Amino acid sequence: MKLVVAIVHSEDAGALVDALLEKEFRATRLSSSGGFLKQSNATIILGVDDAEVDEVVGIVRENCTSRTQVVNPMPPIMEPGEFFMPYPLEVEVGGATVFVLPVERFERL
Ligand code: 2BA
Repeated sequence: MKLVVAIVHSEDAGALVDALLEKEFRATRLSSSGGFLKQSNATIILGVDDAEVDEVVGIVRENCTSRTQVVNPMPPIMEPGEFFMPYPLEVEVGGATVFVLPVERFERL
């Protein structure tokens, strides 16, 4: 068995969970936020048989799209008289960041 952990855009999470449930995969949606952008995203976790991992990753791929987000960099600590011009940066936030971990033990009690 494997634990699939998928970090996705909040806007994609609802459709992704619906698509997983449609194929009878059990999933848990957690609210999370990115360390870099500090914006909310969603983390979907699901325990699946080894043979189902590729299907699950395929469903994630179909339901998650990458987006470009604009970030305003933090101004540096400045000395009096120094000047900082903040240029917005464009960051590509991927469709999904997926980890597949081995599961040592799984029980539903
Ligand atoms: P964030 O940490 O908010 O990162 C958002 C996007 O910012 C990233 O998209 C990447 O394009 C860029 N980025 C992140 N760290 C950067 C850095 N140190 N320098 C320059 N650009 C940087 P993704 O790579 O698609 O990641 C989307 C979200 O997935 C991340 O949100 C984070 O929540 C999670 N994530 C990505 N890689 C991870 C990892 N190795 N471990 C844990 N979580 C990860």
